[in-house]
Amino acid sequence: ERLAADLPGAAARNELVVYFQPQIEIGTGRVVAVEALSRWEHPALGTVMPDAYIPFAEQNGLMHEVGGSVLMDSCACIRDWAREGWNVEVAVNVAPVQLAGDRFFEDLDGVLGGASGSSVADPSRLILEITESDAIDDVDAVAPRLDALRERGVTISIDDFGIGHSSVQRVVDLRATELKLDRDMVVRQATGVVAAAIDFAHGRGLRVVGEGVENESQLRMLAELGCDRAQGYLIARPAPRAAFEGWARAAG
Ligand code: G
Ligand code: G
Ligand code: MN
Ligand code: NA
Repeated sequence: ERLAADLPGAAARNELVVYFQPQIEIGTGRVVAVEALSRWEHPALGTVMPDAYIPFAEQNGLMHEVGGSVLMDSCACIRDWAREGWNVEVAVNVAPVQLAGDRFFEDLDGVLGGASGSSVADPSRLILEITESDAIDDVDAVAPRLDALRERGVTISIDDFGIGHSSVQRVVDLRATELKLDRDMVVRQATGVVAAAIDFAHGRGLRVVGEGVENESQLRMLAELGCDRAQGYLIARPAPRAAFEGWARAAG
């Protein structure tokens, strides 16, 4: 229908924007990273959430356009924020179809390079989030692609990691450097599962992010279990760049 007809060219019309949601280091409360989340500012329908167009984009050959736009905007922020002397990482969600082709790698090579202060983005500030359920069927195909990304100096994060439906061995095979705990286990405060996931990750030298943190009790659980970083409405909701920057300045 309408969204499907209008999505091609949305990036070229500058209708795709990125919202930012902070991640804090639990030990210090400092903002150390932000997740970039796509939004479509449709001229007639207003702000459209990604669940309404990302799956469609993935299935209809439009994910390079959508994902490329998110990557460009995110790397512009990495560059700008580094110039301002703000040491923050930016996490970008990557769909499996983006990894399969060359386009994503070409886009990356266009925007990455050099250290902070130069005209390009510092790859060590870029985190690429791969959803574990997507990658799981095809580890043999995905792992070399992730290796090629890692060689460029970016961080690979496994999103929506849930002990229940996942094979931890496959996460090892993907050679990720960060795990994001599925929101479900944070919300349910499934302490045993969260503890096991954190212990597994730390045993492998992986950093752990707890997401979907909506209240102090959930944050306290993550702190007590040694989780490294937290993201969620308790800290801040996703917001457009200017609003996020204002929030971050106020948060110190
Ligand atoms: O806030 P939220 O509604 O932003 O996001 C909903 C879902 O859409 C999440 O699973 C999120 O990972 C996904 N998503 C948001 N932005 C992007 C993006 O740029 N690329 C991909 N592949 N997924 C995204
Ligand atoms: O990429 P991923 O599937 O992890 O996307 C994160 C999703 O979680 C986005 O849709 C984002 O808006 C949403 N989100 C972030 N923080 C919270 C939270 O505290 N509670 C809930 N319910 N959703 C959140
Ligand atoms: Mn994510
Ligand atoms: Na997630």
